[in-house]
Amino acid sequence: VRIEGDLRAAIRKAEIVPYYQPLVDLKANKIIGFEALARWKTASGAFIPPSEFIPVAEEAGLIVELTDHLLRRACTDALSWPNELVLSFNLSPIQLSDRLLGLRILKILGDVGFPPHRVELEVTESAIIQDAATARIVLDDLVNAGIRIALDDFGTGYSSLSQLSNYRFDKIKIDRSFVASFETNDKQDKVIKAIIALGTGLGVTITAEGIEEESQLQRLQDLGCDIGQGYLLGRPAPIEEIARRSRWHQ
Ligand code: G
Ligand code: G
Ligand code: MN
Ligand code: NA
Repeated sequence: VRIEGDLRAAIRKAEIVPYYQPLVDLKANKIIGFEALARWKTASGAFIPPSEFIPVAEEAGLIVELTDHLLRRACTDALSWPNELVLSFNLSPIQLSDRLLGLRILKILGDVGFPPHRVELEVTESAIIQDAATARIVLDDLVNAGIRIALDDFGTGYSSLSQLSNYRFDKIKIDRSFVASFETNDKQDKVIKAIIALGTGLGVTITAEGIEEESQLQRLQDLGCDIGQGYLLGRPAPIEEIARRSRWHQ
């Protein structure tokens, strides 16, 4: 396919960069960090979304190279953030079956000088199901180094609850499909309430994704949700823009 050759060149030319979306503490009303979201801006100015190029990178064997490039860039950007802010970074499901993942990630953090305790890695359930034994080894390597692990897109897979009892996640991210429909669907409201209770019981921080409306934010705050993310709180933006918005000195 055409996109594959282009992708290889795009990584080399650093046309694929992380954008950053704020993660907001809903109790203290303040930004606690940012999730890095890959964006590919081609030379012609067009944007190719990650839902298109990440699967190609996986199939073409370019995901390791792409992840290394993005993580290095994100950690370098995050060096200029205030010290307490965390960097949240997505891993592709197939990467958790690579035993060397932990070493590679820690090498990048070491090279850049970004502390592991300020890094959070987002993984999905499907990542863990593929090769559970290797996933455990990799996650243990990362956790032992001080990195935190978030279970992403929670509620959309088929074995979320078994994953929760098998691993100790630091954070659960409720998939945005729940937030999108919970005001018009009374059952959805109860589901979110139950997930928040589950998080409290397990001692796991709960993040709600896809908050677009004031009323959704209000309801999630009433339910005691810890962290929020979504267009209402801030769209993903390039590093220069978040620095400007946040008035950091670069
Ligand atoms: O930013 P957007 O909502 O379009 O992201 C779409 C999907 O791409 C999400 O599932 C997100 O987790 C994934 N994604 C975004 N950036 C990265 C990245 O750097 N690495 C991986 N593996 N997935 C990413
Ligand atoms: O799978 P993951 O949760 O990593 O993907 C996050 C995706 O959600 C990114 O593509 C990001 O651009 C998108 N996103 C972030 N906030 C919102 C929002 O408020 N509404 C919608 N529809 N998408 C969002
Ligand atoms: Mn994510
Ligand atoms: Na998600």
